[in-house]
Amino acid sequence: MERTLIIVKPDGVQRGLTGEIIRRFEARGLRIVGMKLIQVSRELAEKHYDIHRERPFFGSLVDYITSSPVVVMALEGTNAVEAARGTIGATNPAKAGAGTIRGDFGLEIGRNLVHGSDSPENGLIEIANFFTDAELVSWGRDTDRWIFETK
Ligand code: DAT
Ligand code: MG
Repeated sequence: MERTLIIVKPDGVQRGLTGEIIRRFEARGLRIVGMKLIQVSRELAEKHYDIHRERPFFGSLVDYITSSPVVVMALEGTNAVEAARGTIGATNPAKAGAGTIRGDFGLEIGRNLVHGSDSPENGLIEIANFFTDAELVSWGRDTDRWIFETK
């Protein structure tokens, strides 16, 4: 089943929104298969944001994600990547719809609270950057058949 990497960024953790953010993904039906609080190193941050290396905001992106602890999650479900990005909202919170995490809790692009992978391929790559195999748990929920039409 499809997997995505979610990061509650430093502002989300510092503002006490971690639980609210996790709640929204859980309520959506996504299954948590990995989760931990970590301090991201500059090395890991630069790897995670490598595709943005040439962008003018790369330095501030790395500074932001390493500025304070984050909560990283691997989530699994049907269309996990697209579903999670819908729950997160547009990159710029000023343009994110009400009802999305960024639209409900954010104002600025450099404080947009949460990361979600942008493709199933990148989901797997990003999860492997943040989690060891031993930190990921394949499991079934008793509610799965009420969320997934086919398992
Ligand atoms: P997303 O996080 O929605 O996947 P992205 O992958 O295009 O967005 O960019 C990664 C992060 O970089 C994004 O969460 C915020 C920052 N960012 C993107 N575009 C930016 C811009 N034009 N100015 C400043 N920061 C930007
Ligand atoms: Mg992105």
